[in-house]
Amino acid sequence: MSVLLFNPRSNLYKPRIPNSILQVAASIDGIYEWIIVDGNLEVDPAQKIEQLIAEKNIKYCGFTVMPGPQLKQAIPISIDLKKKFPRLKMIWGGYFATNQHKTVLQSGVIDFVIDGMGDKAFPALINHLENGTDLNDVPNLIYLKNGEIIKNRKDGIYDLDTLQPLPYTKLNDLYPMKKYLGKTYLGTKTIAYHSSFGCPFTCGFCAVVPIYNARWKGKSAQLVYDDIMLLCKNYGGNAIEFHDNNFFVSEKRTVEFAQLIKNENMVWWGEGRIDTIDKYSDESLTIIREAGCKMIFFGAETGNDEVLKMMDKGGTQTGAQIKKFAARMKAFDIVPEYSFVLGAPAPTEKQVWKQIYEDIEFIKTVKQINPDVEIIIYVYSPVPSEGSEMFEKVKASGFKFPATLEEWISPQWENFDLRKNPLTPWLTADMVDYIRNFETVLNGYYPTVSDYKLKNWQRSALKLTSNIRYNKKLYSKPYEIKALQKLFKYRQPEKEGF
Ligand code: B12
Ligand code: SF4
Repeated sequence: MSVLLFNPRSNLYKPRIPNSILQVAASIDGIYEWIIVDGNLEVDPAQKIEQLIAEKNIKYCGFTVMPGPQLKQAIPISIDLKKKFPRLKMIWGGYFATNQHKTVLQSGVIDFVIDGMGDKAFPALINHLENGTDLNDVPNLIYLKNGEIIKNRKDGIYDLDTLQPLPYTKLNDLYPMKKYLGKTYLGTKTIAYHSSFGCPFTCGFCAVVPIYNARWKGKSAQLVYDDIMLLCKNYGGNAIEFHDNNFFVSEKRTVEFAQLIKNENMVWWGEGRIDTIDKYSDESLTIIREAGCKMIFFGAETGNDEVLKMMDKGGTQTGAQIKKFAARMKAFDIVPEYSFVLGAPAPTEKQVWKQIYEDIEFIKTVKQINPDVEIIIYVYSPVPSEGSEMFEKVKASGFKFPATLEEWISPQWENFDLRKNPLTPWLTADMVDYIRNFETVLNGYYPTVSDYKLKNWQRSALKLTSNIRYNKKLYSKPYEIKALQKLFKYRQPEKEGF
């Protein structure tokens, strides 16, 4: 009996180590036979999966599913497989599967959803299906019984140092690891590594919260270092993208890791919070920069303290702190990548516009303080964080998620997932256009440093073309900037990462 694990296509160009599915494979490695199909590296994954089902005794298919483009393969392939092989058990995990489990299970196509970490749940579920052990003993499991949603006990985050190591060697036999260590802004061979789960905060717009409930646990610095050195030794590597939701929660762990990696000539990047890292000492920031930390992604969200409160951003983050911190980072030569979420709900249309105008002015002030701050703009797309002030407002506005899997792959919902067109009742098309047009002008006036293919003359041409628009607030219809961006194949990091 074999288990097939599928990573639906998420990237057009740059495949990353498929950590989600690889960690699930680790959980059954040595117990059951498994094979991975990586949609990022297959021309026709549906055909490959069917061929494998025909050749091997595959009884279980596990898909990892995050919102956005992965749905384009995950949904039709699952529907088709269930039609052709009705006895095949379909198991979905990942952020989309968990947060939209009702729709997923009610489709009649997916048999089980794993809610959060799959490391204990997956082997226990297969054991149940193979050997008839008690289904109630499978943690983090959601399924349908007589039309009713059943949720088994939810485990906390496991001690990551005790989990099975990722089976890189077996992955390498299926897909050469060198294909995953691509060129990015950080280096020529970039390793994607995930060193912690969850996050201690409860931001009302964040998909991590309903799954990990303000819990966070990290692998020890030593183990992270050892894993990375092993990858470098076996496959090469000169840069690391940390894919943690919040890599920098523990200053102690970050500094320990920095001390270990500092002589290895690695460049690295991760995601953190402004208020957390603002508490780091100057000495810690100096050490992490010397150890190769070149850029950090921060959820700045908005400069508006009221909205930060409604978002339940938590901690001590304020508009004033966001600006102060941008200035502080200059001294350490670490590029802060600030992500903003524009278009939060407000009681009146006038107020929604006011928030948008103020956020745009705030972003421009941040750029004035430290022009090296990279700006990422998202339009607020709700996640079902039941009970949060923000989601209550969203529901009150009449917003509803799609009720079927088919609807999720309609073009407008795909854009929703990419946080480009949020379909929220309080945002008019004019508002979304205004935000997008400002983003185009901003990216013209300050092209991202992470697009390493962009030549200096192209940067200058973009800046010159955008100068009047940026400074005179003439954001409407920036066709000439868009044309240049298209011509130069300008690459925005929020779409596919670096
Ligand atoms: C790497 C990554 C990407 C990569 C692609 C990854 C790939 N598969 O090839 C790129 C950069 C392309 C990407 C893009 C996007 N991403 Co993304 N991405 C991530 C990131 C940083 C890491 C995922 C990962 O490898 N995790 C490591 C593994 C080990 O953890 P895990 O996935 O949670 O897996 C465990 C469990 O969930 C479970 N599990 C997961 N899958 C399965 C499957 C089975 C069968 C089982 C049993 C269990 C199981 O078991 C695993 C082990 O315990 C996550 C954040 C995060 N830290 O997870 C965001 C994240 C998943 N992405 C997110 C989003 C929104 C996107 C985008 C859609 C939007 C955007 N503009 O950023 C885009 C576009 C999507 C696209 N192009 O497909 C959100 C999802 C939020 C939500 N609303 O649900 C996240 C959570 C980031 C965030 N905090 O907002 N992403
Ligand atoms: S700090 Fe970041 S990862 Fe944590 S809850 Fe807030 S948005 Fe989510």
